[in-house]
Amino acid sequence: MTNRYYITTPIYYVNDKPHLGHAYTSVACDAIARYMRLDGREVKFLTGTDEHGQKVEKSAKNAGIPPQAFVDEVSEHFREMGQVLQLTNDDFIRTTEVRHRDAAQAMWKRLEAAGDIYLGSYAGWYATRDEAFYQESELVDGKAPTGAEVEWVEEPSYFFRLSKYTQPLLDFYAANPDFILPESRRNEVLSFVKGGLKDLSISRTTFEWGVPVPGDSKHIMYVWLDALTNYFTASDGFWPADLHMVGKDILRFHAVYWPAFLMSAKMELPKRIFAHGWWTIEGEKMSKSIGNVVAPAHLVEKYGLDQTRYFLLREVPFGSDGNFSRRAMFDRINADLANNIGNLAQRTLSMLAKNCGEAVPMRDDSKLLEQDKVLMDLVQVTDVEGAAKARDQMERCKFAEVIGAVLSMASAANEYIDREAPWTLKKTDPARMHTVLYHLAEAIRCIAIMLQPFTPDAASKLLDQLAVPQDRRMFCHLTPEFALVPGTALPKPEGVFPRLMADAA
Ligand code: ME8
Repeated sequence: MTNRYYITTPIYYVNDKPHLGHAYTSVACDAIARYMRLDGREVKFLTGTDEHGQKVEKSAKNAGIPPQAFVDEVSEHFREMGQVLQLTNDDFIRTTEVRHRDAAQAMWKRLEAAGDIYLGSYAGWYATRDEAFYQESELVDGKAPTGAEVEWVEEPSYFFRLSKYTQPLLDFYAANPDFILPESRRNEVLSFVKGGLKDLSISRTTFEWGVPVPGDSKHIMYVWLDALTNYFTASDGFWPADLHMVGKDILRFHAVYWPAFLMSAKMELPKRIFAHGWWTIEGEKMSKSIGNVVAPAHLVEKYGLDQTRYFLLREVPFGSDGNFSRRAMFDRINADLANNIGNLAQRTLSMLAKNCGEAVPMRDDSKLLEQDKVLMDLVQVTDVEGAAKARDQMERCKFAEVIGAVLSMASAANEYIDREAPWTLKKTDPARMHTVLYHLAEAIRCIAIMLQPFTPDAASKLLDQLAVPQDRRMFCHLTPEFALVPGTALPKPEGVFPRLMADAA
């Protein structure tokens, strides 16, 4: 394992405002980025906006604004989404930046130097919505397989010798079975490539909004060649990427075209592409015409930031499609966050405040019971190497499993509090009450450390309430060596994860 970790979101088209789907991908990447930092890794987390191409040019025209002014404005909405979701991206790339134009042209020259670019002419179907070329045989009822409208395009065009990379790609997939996840998606890519790849048109001459082809400025670089290069433009010494996170809609561009470009350019390939599933809203496709587009800021305002992040990552196994419904959100927040973690914290912290002099209680180590040890074994770790218990699962984006394990720790702590009944011990055996509350506080410390990637606000509030110093909140601090110190003064408790009332659904 190298100590560096480079993760990227897709760069989003600036034809429209951010919605739940964009928030989803970004929050997933943010959780991984935070996790890797807590695991002591040096992380680069990149996001940004894809600002060239016909689709964006058209949107600017429809808005009656010059393209540059238009992309400046819409890109800002994506930056704002990052603030609303408290994304911890280290960089935000815009493809209209000079650093990117230069990098895209340099990439073109590399492909050219490899002898992989030739001039020809393209005659075929193009879907502006997807910014993709389609074969006649792929069309369904005269439309792209994605449902996008297609138009007939005939123009001079440079081509990339994609066909040459059919076998090298198949060899690469075979040698790197985890390159494309999840497996079902990998199989789709494999059968597509096995069908044989055709050379790819990589320039257009019928519009202007893009990066000019070096040495032939009548041609504009195909927006996907331009866009994919962003991951390298902003890599800052972190190349190759450890993970490109994408939605399943754009897997082919990332798992076929991008690796072929990189092979041609004689550059290292990314380690992994993960294609996640698709969200519908209350059972319907999200669309402007239906009027059901969910704005991330709206969710955060209504349900809370942690709650929104939590729902997105926990509700469906990552990779599968999901359906957003207010009912599901409501139930999930109450069941997992309010009733489980919130309840555990509330019961424990209020007893600490009332019965332990607002300090971490004393524990009597000479009288530890089996159940105390069982709880500690569950939440603490004994060796630092194993501190990030879910490192492999996180690298494979198994969020629901990772979160599920933390929740079952909270359930175990709730069972412990019920069984030990410290409120009864208060009268019968105050010393034992202190020992029990100590173990509960320590369990919450560990649980809060592990929750940080997913519900960062609430996790840091919990750690504040247990007076855990800022520099002792990483996974390596889950060992007994860093356990709470009896006698440490605690601030006043405040609730985390309040129950949602029925009318909030
Ligand atoms: O494709 N469910 O940009 P884009 C889940 N610029 N995820 C969704 C979603 C939904 N309903 N809707 C959107 C582009 N997404 C290109 C990418 S990368 C070099 C260039 C997410 O604005 C998902 O991650 O259309 C999807 O892949 C991405 O937004 C598409 O964003």
